[in-house]
Amino acid sequence: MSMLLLVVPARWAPVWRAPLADIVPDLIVRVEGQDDYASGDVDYVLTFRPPHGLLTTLPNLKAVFSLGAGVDGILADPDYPRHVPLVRFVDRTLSREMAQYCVMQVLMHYRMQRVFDRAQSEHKWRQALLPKRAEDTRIGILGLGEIGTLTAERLRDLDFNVAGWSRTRREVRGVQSFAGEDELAAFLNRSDILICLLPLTPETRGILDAKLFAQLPEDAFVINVARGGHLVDDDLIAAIDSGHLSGATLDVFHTEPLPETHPFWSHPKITVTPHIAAISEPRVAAQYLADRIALFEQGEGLDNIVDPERGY
Ligand code: NDP
Ligand code: OXD
Repeated sequence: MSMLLLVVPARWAPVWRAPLADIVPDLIVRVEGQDDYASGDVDYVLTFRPPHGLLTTLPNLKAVFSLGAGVDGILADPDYPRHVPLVRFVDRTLSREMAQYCVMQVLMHYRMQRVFDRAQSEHKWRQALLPKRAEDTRIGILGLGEIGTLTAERLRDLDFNVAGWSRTRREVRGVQSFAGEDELAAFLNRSDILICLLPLTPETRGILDAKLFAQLPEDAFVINVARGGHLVDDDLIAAIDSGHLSGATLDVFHTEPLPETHPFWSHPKITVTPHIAAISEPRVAAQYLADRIALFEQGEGLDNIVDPERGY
């Protein structure tokens, strides 16, 4: 029998252990920090942010499975054993929830919902016309991968003028594709609402900075739903306070939970949500893992493997 080591914070261990026991009963599951195990017996690891140095102590490790779509927390380990395949979680439900969140935040901004929320709190009947038609509102999505593509399609179907930026050119019906560094400026210049859906890699860390914000149109709105490490926090606050940006919605942060004293909490033009745009469903992730381990043990290759050099 193969052994899986579950490497998650203690409070999450029961949430993940139960569906694994149910769906993959013939897999021996050990929880790092709670159960005894011999390091040489571990075949697979399921994790999101493992302690640095742990994975390299497992000499017979065959594959690492990520609990989430993003693998930056795993590749942050400088000792990550690069010969071991890292499989990320690619799931339609997760992508749908991400797209829902982005659509909701775009509509809240575009339909001026916060203006009406404030008016209600003052008992004011404040009618206002939409500043632009959806067709004239240009949305830019940084990262046109699994989640970025679905988000682009959903926003396109709501009549917005949508473009995406990726490393390689992408074909998505009705969505303009910009690719590579050379086309970043043109993409930003036409993005009234910018959504970050990039993986966090050495190339994308800190990409949401003063230089990037300066290339967005006046009054642009920023939604960061990817990773806190993409954003230079002080640059965002400065760009909003100077009046260049109209505001931002943030779901991800450098430190999570976001410290109580962080200025984002009380900024009137920033909306904070606690990394809930989408959360991997344990039963779905357990089935995903079970399917892949079964095929792998019959000699098939693994899919959704991350390129450790690229970082995604
Ligand atoms: P994918 O790997 O499918 O897509 C990544 C996209 O980013 C691709 O289009 C890729 O380009 C592009 N990209 C990567 N590096 C660069 C670069 N240097 N320059 C330009 N484009 C680049 O990822 P997913 O869509 O599945 O996930 C995206 C991210 O969303 C995750 O990494 C995670 O951080 C975040 N996430 C957040 C969640 C939340 O709850 N807040 C939940 C789930 C995910 P190309 O197409 O050319 O390869
Ligand atoms: C993910 C996440 O990457 O939840 O899946 O952030």
